[in-house]
Amino acid sequence: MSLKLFYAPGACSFVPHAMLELAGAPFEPVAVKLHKGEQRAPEYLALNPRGQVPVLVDGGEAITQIVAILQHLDAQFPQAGILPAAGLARTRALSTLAWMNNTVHPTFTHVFMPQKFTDDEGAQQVIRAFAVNSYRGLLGEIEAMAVQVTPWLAGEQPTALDAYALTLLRWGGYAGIDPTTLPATWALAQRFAALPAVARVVERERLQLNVYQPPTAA
Ligand SMILES: N[C@@H](CCC(=O)N[C@@H](CS)C(=O)NCC(=O)O)C(=O)O
Repeated sequence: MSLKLFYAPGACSFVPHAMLELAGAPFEPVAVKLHKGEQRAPEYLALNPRGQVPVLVDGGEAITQIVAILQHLDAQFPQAGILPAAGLARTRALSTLAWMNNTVHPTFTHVFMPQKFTDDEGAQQVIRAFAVNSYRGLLGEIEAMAVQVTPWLAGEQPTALDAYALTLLRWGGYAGIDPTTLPATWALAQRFAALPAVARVVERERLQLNVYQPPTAA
């Protein structure tokens, strides 16, 4: 078995990246510089024609989409608790994971890359402003979950949900949302980042957890 993860620092690929380290899996991390457009290089498009991270290469097979990658890793490393093992706990975790991936994450894409949705620059500003508000509301939903944690989002063990929550909260800083105004999620993200396996990923990706910049007085 040989595993390779194509990731970009600070991107959603943090989720499988953290899970691979938590699982103690032998893997090769390969950084893709999105700001330099490396995801659109022909060699990368041969791996993922959609030009996105993450990609997990297992042997000769390239696997895309966070939900599928996590399911693949969970099957290979069941002891790691990437998701709860079974029953309603697993179903509920999958439900939250799907929502993070198909709703919260794309809402941030509207904030960060409004040019993906229109080439009209005025309309991009409108999309961005609208999406920032929506994103604030969605982070509020994660905060409501984090308030009830016991101690992790899916229960006793850290899972992919905590890694996604950290990523989404961190991105909020780029949307002008101060993470400390969401204290339960902020505490969860700090606790998760402090796990030794996750700290290795934070260091490899050179992540600053709080990227929020308060507005300067005009
Ligand atoms: N639905 C995809 C989303 C992947 C995605 O949005 N990746 C972003 C980084 S967070 C990306 O590679 N963006 C580069 C681009 O679109 O040019 C998944 O679950 O893997």
